[in-house]
Amino acid sequence: MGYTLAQKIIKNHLVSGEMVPGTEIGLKIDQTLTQDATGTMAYLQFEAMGIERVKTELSVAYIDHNTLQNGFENADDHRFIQSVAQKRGIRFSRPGNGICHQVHLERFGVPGKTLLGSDSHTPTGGGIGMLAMGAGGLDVAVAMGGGAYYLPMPKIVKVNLTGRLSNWVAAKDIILEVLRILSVKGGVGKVIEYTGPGVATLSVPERATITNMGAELGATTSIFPSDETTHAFLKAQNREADFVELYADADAVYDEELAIDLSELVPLAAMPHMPDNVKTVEEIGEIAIDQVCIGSCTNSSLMDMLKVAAVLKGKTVAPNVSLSIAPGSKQVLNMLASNGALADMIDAGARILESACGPCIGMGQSPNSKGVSLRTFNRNFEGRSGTADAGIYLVSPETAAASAVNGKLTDPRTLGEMPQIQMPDSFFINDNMILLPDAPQDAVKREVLYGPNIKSVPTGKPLEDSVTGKALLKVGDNITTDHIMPAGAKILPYRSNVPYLSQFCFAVCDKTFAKRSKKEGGGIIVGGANYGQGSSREHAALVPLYLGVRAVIAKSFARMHKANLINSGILPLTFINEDDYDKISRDDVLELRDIKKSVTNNTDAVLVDVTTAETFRLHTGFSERETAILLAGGKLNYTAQNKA
Ligand code: MIC
Ligand code: SF4
Repeated sequence: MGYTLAQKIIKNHLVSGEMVPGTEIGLKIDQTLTQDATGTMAYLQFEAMGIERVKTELSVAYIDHNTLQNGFENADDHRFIQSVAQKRGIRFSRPGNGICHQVHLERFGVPGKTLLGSDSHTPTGGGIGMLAMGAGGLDVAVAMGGGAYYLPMPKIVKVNLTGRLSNWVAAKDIILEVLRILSVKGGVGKVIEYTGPGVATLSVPERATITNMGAELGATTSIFPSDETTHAFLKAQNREADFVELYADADAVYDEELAIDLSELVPLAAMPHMPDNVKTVEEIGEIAIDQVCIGSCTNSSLMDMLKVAAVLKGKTVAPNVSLSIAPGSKQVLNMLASNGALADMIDAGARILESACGPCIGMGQSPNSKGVSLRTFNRNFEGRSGTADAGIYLVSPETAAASAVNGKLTDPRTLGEMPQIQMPDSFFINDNMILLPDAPQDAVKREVLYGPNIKSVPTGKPLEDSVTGKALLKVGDNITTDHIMPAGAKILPYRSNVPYLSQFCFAVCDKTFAKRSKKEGGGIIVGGANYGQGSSREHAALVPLYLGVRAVIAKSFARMHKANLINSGILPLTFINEDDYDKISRDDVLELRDIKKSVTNNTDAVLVDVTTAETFRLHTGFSERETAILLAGGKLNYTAQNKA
C-alpha cells in the first residue's frame, strides 16, 4: 500500500507514535517561524528554557502584525524579538519586509520539510509541498530547542481537482467552495491533500491561497504536490536547489475523498460572520458596500496584486468606497513599483498600506458603523475588523477590485475580457531586510532587550484532587480565539502583558467576564462544538489561566487551542453525551470530582452540577505526555520538573 504525500513527510519525520489516525505522534521539526504578536511569548518561553542556540535547520522571526506602533509597546516587542533572534541563531525579518507566510513561501519554504509556526496560517507553506502547521508559541519554542511537535495523527482527505478555472474565477473561490462543502469544523483532525489534473493549472501562489485558508476548515494542514510548477516558482526565486519532486503514491489510500471540477466554479463570497457561510456573488446580489481591503497572507502575492492593478488601471475607486491595498511583501511591493502597477493602483485612488497584516487583524481600517466591507482575507469573525456591527465578506482579489470601482458587490465576470497575467521568470531578490543571526562567539555578548510592557508568562498549578468552580460563562458552537482573546489596534500592543490583556477576555461575548472571573477567583467555562477555532494564539489560554480558569468543558475542541489549554494546565474536557451541555447554566457551581484520579488513569471524568445536583460524564482521553503536563499544571512546570 502506498502513501499519500502528507503521510510520506510524516513518515520521514516521525520520532514517536504510529501513523494511526487519532493517536499521538511526535514529529521532528525542520523549520520554525514566529510573528511578533505570538513571538514575544514564544521567545520569553524559549529564554526560560535556557537553550543557547536554536537546533532547527532554519528559524525565522517575522515582524508583521503589530506595526502601527502607537505607543512604545510594539517597538519594544520588536526590539526584544530582534535581540533574541540575533543571539539565539534565528533570522530576523524586519518590519516592512512583509507578512510571515508570504515571505516564508518566497524565500525559505522547502518541499518535503516540516515547518511549525506560531500562527494558524502557517499551512500556507503547503502550497510549496511542505508539511506546515500552526501551533502555540510554547510548542514552537520547544521545536526551536530541538524538541518534537506532538499532534494527533491526522486523517488524510483527498481533494481531486479536475478541469481549469474559468476567466475571473480565482483560487480563493476554490477554497471558499471547500469551506462551503466541509464547514469550519470539517477539517479538524485532518490534512487536506490536493491532487488530480487540476493541480497543474494552479500556480504556487494560487496553491498557497488554498492551503492558507485550509486553516479556516480547522485542518491540521493542507498540501499540494511539488511538481514542475513548484520548480518554476523556486527557480524564479533563485532557489532552484531547494526543489524536490514530491507526489502521493499512485496507490495511496485516503480516509476521505472530495472532487472539485474547477471549470464549474463561479465567484464566491463568505458572508458575515463565518468563513463557511458561502454563497455565489451572483446569489448575494449587488449589495451596497463601504469598504474594500485587498491583502493579507491569503491574497497578497504579486500575481494577485497585478490582477488588481489591471482592473483598477484607468479607473477611479467609487465615491462610496474606501479601498486599501497591502502588498504581501517587500518583494511584491518593489516589483509593483518597478513595473508601474503600483502607479495604476495609486492613480485609481487606492490607499496603499505597508506590507503587513494591517486590517486583517484589526490594526487600522476598521469599517464605519454597520459598514459592509469586502476583504480578500481569510477570517470574517464578528468584531475582528474593529467595528462590532460591521459585516465582512471574504472574496477574491478579482471580485474585490471589480466591486471597488463599481461601488457595489460585483461579479468580476461582468467586466468582460480578463487581463492575462504571467508569473515572472525571476522575482526581485534582495534579502537585505532579513538579518542573519550573530556568530556564536558574538552572540554570547549580545544582551536580550526587555521593555517595561513585557511581563512574565503566567504559570499554572499542579492539578488538585478535585476542582470546583462556577460556570463562569456558557458559549455556543464555533467560538473563535478572537472571541476568547480579541486582537485589534487597542489590544494587540499588549500581547506581552497578560495582566493588562485579561480585562478584554471574552469581551465580544460578555463584557463582565473578566471582572466576574476575578471576583470568583476563577472557575470553569462551558462551550459548544469546535471551541477555540481560528488562531494559534496561546493568549486565549494564558489569559483565562491568569483569570483562574481551571477547565473548559465543551462538545469538541479545535486542535491548536486544545494543545494551548493543556500547555497552560487548563483541563479541556468533552461531554460524552452532548445533550448534557443543555443541562448546565451559567453560574451553576460545578465540581470535577476526583479529577486528578480520572486524568491519571485516563478514565471518564465525573462532573457534578452542585446547583442542580445532576451528574455528568466527561471524556478525558489524554495521551501520556498530555496527562503528565496537566498533572504538573502546564508545560513550563512539566519541562522544569523533567529537567531537575
Ligand atoms: C490571526 O490571523 O488571527 C493571527 C493574528 O495571525 C493569529 C495569531 C495571533 O493571534 O497572533 C493566528 O492566526 O494564529
Ligand atoms: Fe496576518 Fe491576517 Fe494572515 Fe493572521 S490571517 S497572519 S493577521 S494576514
